[in-house]
Amino acid sequence: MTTTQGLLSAAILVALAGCQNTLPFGDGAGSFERAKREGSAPPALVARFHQIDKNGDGVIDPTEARSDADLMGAFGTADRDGDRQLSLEEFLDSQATEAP
Ligand SMILES: [Ca+2]
Ligand SMILES: [Ca+2]
Repeated sequence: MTTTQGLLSAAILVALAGCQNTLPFGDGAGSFERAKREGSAPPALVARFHQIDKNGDGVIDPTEARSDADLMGAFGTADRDGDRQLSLEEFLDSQATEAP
């Protein structure tokens, strides 16, 4: 019986190890964020972002946001990390939640 139990324990350990390798722990959200930035972002929104980002540094600061009344109003909530700048990701998120 002890041999069977030992084999069972080993099988469980192998199964657990397999799960740890195959489960996308913590990577799921990251992949989603990457896809949103690089692939599935609506081209019109990306174009609008670059239009508002006048100095082309890849972020929208409050001065640039002032050219867009809607964005200026949503700036506080859109700026999720609170650095007073909107990255493309933050901009896309704010537009996504704002859309009807
Ligand atoms: Ca800028
Ligand atoms: Ca920010």
